Amino acid sequence: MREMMQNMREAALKAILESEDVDSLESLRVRYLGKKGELTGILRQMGKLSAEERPRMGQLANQLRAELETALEQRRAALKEALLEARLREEALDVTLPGTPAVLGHKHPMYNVLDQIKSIFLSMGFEIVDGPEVELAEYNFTKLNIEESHPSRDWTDTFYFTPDSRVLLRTQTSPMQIHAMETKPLPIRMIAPGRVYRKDEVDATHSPMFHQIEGMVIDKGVTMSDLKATLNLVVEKIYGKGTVTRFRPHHFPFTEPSCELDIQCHKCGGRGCPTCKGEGWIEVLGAGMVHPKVLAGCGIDPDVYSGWAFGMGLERLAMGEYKITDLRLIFENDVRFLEQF
Ligand code: 2U9
Repeated sequence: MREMMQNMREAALKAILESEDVDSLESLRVRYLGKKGELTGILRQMGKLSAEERPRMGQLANQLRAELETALEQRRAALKEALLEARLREEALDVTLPGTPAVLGHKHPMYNVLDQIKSIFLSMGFEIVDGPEVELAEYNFTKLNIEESHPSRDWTDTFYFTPDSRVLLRTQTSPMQIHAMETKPLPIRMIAPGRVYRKDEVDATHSPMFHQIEGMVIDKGVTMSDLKATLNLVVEKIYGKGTVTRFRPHHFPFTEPSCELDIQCHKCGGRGCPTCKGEGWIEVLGAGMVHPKVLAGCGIDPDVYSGWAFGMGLERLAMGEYKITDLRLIFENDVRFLEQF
């Protein structure tokens, strides 16, 4: 029996030392020391021994168990350490390697134009107002004197949220001026830039989302002269001193009288060329005197106060400024396009 234990000891120690991973180490433990393992098998034969030999063999068996347990534990620790070292080697990071340079972007060209306009109006004492893109039809249409039958209120033109046509995505930034008139003390000098939404198919000049910038002044004694003088000044700051303008009569429900402002084509000096499509003039914005009905609807007495307002599309302005021929380029955010500015 002593010999059996000796043989088992040698075989077990060799196998433990040669085992390559934790799983095979566990199988060795089960094989030699488990309930149905080899050592148990040997001990079962103790009955055959004499009464003096039995305790000695028992002691030897205990020593063997302890020795194998220690060997298993040591091998397990060694394997674990080797595993950790291998992982550390594999995942080693050379912190002295130069990093990948971060690519710095820049402001979108259209927002350059917006910032330029903002600073022009800020310098003239206007405040910049921001507001919700989800609006009530009441504010987007009704209070702007746009009657129920107006085509822009149609479901084919406007994104509505509710079947009763009460809540919508604003089609213009004008509701901002209504909110301002209802809440701000007079006089008001404000601009309201932002996204607006219309059910337009996408093409080179249309998008269901685009940007507008609108502005408004309300005070006592404000006239069309203020409108013309201020907008002429803004145009000179954007397009350069001496830029020739003309104000053409137009119609908007929310202004009376209404007009559109053209600048004389800077490319051909008004003779007509591809830039101005042979017209000699380039349309820049729409404007007018705030309709008395709109003032009264906001609780402002049109006999005491008057005001002027304007609106323009930012994309179109940026396209003119940067000679961009397709509106889609502004929204696609293709870096090959954006990098050029
Ligand atoms: C209030 C009163 C008056 C805003 C105005 C325009 C003329 C105009 C268009 C330009 C191109 C919209 O982006 S576009 O399609 N806008 O021509 N907008 S006057 O007048 C207002 C606004 C609010 C209370």
